[in-house]
Amino acid sequence: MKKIKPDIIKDIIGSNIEGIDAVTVVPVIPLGDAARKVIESIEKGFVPESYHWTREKTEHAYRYKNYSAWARSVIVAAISYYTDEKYPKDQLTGRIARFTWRNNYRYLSLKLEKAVKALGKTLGVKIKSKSLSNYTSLPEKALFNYSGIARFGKNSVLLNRDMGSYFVIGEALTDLEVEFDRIDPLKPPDFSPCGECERCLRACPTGAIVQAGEIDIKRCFQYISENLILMPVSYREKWGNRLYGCSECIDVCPFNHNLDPRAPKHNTGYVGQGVNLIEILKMGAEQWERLFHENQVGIRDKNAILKNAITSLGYLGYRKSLKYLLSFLEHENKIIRAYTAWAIGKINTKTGKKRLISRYKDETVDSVRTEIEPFL
Ligand code: B12
Repeated sequence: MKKIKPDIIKDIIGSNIEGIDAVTVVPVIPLGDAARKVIESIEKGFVPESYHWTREKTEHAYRYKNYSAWARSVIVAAISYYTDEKYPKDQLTGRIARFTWRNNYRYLSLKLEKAVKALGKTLGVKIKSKSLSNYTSLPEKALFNYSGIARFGKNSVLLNRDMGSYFVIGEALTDLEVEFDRIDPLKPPDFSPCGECERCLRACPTGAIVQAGEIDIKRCFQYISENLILMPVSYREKWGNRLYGCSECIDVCPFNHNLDPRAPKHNTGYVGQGVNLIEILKMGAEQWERLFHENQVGIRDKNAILKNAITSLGYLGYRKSLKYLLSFLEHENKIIRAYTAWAIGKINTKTGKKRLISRYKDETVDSVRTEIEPFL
C-alpha cells in the first residue's frame, strides 16, 4: 500500500472527529533515552514496589514490545479537561482532582477509535489498530514529548502552550504505513518550557518533586490517594480535604493560569468536583458503584478512598463527624483503624478519648496501637 502523508491523516481526523485538541502521527520507534530515565528512577527507589516495574518491563514498554510486530505508526492525541467549573468552597465536600471530574481517558480513547474508523472509511483500507489512554505499558508522556505536541515540565507533566497541562493524552497504534517528513522525527526537543521557574517544586505538599522532572511517586499525594497506604502523620497534617487526587504542582504552574476553559462538559464517567465526606463514610456498596461507575475513582480499592475521607475529617477536626467515625475504629482493616484513631484523636473530644482508650485495650496490631498512644 502507498505510504500516507501525516497531514492527510490529521485532515481526515480533523474533519470527521470533533473535540480533539491536538493530534499528530509518529513512527513506532524505541524511546531509549526516556526508558533509561525511568530505569534510573526505579533504581533510586522512586517507583513503588507495588507497580512491579522492572528494567526489563520498562525496556519492553519503551520498545512497544506488545505491538511492534504489526504497529507501524502511532496517532497521538490530546484533549483538554479544563472547564469553567469550580472546586466546591464547602470544606466538607471532599475534593476530587480536576482530571477525574469525568473519565477523560475513556472519552479520548473512544474518540480515537472513531478516528481510526473514519480514516479506514475515507482511505478505503482496513486498519489494524489499538486505541489507548493512560495505559501503563506504553511510554505515553515520552511519546508526546517527542511528538512535539507537548513538552515535559519540571513537575513531570506535559505542557502545551494552548492547554497548559490540563490535558490528557491517548494514542492509536495502527498498521498504517506513513511517510514521515523528518528522518529522525523523534529527536529529543531542546526546548524546555519552564526556564528558571520552580513553583511546582515548592508547591508540592510532600516535596515529592525531588528534582526537575523527577517524582518520588511514593510521596505524591495523587499516588497516596489511590492506594491504601499508611502515610506519615506529617503528610496528614497537609492533606486538606482531599477525597481523590492532588494537582498542586499543576495548579501553581503559570502555563495553567488564564486558560481558555475549552473542554467539553461530557458525561463519560462524570462524578463532579467533590463528594460530601460524611456521605462517603455512610455510603453503601450499591450507591458507591452508581456514583463512581465509569470513573477512575471507582477502579480504586474502596478502603483507599475511605481512608482519604477519614484523613480529611481528621485534618478538618470536624466534631460532628465523630459519631460516624467511631464505628470505623472497629473496622476489619488495620489501616482504616489506624487513620480513624488519628482522626478521632485530632477531633479531640471526651467521647472520642474514651473510645480510643477502650480500643487501645482490645487492639492487637502494633501499628494501630502506636496511632492511639499520642491521644491517651
Ligand atoms: C503511573 C502514573 C502516575 C503516577 C506517577 C506519576 C509520575 N510522574 O510518574 C501518579 C499516580 C503519581 C500519577 C499522577 C498524576 N498523573 Co499520571 N500517569 C501515570 C502513568 C500511568 C505512567 C507514568 C509513568 O510511567 N511513570 C513512571 C515514571 C518513572 O516515569 P515518567 O514520569 O513517565 O517520567 C520519566 C521519563 O519520562 C523521563 N523524563 C522526564 N523528563 C523527561 C524529558 C525528556 C526529554 C525525556 C526524553 C525523558 C524524560 O524521566 C522520568 C523518570 O523520572 C501515565 C500514563 C503513561 N503510560 O505514561 C499517567 C499520566 C502521566 N498521568 C497523567 C495525569 C493527568 C496525572 C496527574 C496530573 C493527575 C492529577 N492529579 O491531576 C498527576 C500528576 C503528578 C505528577 N506531577 O506527575 C497524564 C499526564 C498528562 C499530561 N498532561 O502530561 C498521563 C500521561 C495519563 C494520560 N494518558 O493522560 N500518575
